[in-house]
Amino acid sequence: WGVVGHATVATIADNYLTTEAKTYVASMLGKDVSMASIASWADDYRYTTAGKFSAPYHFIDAEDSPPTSCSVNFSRDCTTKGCSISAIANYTSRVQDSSLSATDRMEAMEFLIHFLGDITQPLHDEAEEVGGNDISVTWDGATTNLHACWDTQMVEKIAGGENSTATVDSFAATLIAQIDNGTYASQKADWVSCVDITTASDCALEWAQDANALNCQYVLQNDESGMELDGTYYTGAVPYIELQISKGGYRLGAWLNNLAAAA
Ligand code: DCM
Ligand code: DCM
Ligand code: DCM
Ligand code: ZN
Ligand code: ZN
Repeated sequence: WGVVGHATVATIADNYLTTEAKTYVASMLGKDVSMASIASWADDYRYTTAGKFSAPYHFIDAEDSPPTSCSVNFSRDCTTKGCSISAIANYTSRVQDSSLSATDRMEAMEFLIHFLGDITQPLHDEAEEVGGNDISVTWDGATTNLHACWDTQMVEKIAGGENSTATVDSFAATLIAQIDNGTYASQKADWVSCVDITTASDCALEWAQDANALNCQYVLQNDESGMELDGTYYTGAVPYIELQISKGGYRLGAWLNNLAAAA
């Protein structure tokens, strides 16, 4: 996801934190630092020389065959450079490691807040055309690619603007209402069926498989190459984007609550 997506995931998560978890997160990030404000730090960091190692941690390149067959297989798809699943397991462990420096544990927290968001973006769980980066499309006539539209353009259109606290807070509030008493009320329990921090790798694999399935159901269902996405494709994508961002936020909240409870 782009900045709006990540900030929305973080804002939703924050809404579901226990008092104990709020204190725990603040102890790692700094007391006046919002989760939303650091949710895209990992994207800035991966373009730096020091942070280049972390670029593969944002995705897992599932070598499946969408739209016919969708699957994620850890041993097949997580390379020796690492992937989102190994990164979530590693940073879940590091955030709990009191032998590490405060800076290292803060970075571990910032990575987790970001990667539990990215793993719900279907194209972050897909090798096809480099996760859709090599599928050229147009958005309102301008050339871009399928991956970027899922990360940014479609999310901003739903949220009603580019990144700002007001846009993100209002988008998050809409989704929180659906989680609490709306469309998602009956399914949110399924979203957190795997949130045991002692089995982080297994849970992250389940989350990746859940999002990857959408590549067969919708994201890569037709030949999107050259398609204008700001039309029928966008309209059809809206419910999936709202679902995945809501899921990421609700799950991240549960993950942090479990980390705080174990600390
Ligand atoms: N991005 C950013 N900061 C940068 C460069 C890119 O926030 N310095 C954004 C643009 C993309 C998004 O990151 O929309 C992709 O990142 P992700 O790995 O979260 O999908
Ligand atoms: N911020 C940042 N990196 C991001 C997003 C935000 O450093 N990817 C900073 C910019 C602002 C602060 O966080 O100083 C608050 O941002 P926001 O208004 O998005 O909550
Ligand atoms: N990405 C992905 N799968 C890949 C390579 C990249 O999901 N195999 C994501 C990470 C960013 C976006 O695509 O969100 C653009 O990546 P980059 O900036 O590395 O081109
Ligand atoms: Zn992306
Ligand atoms: Zn990312």
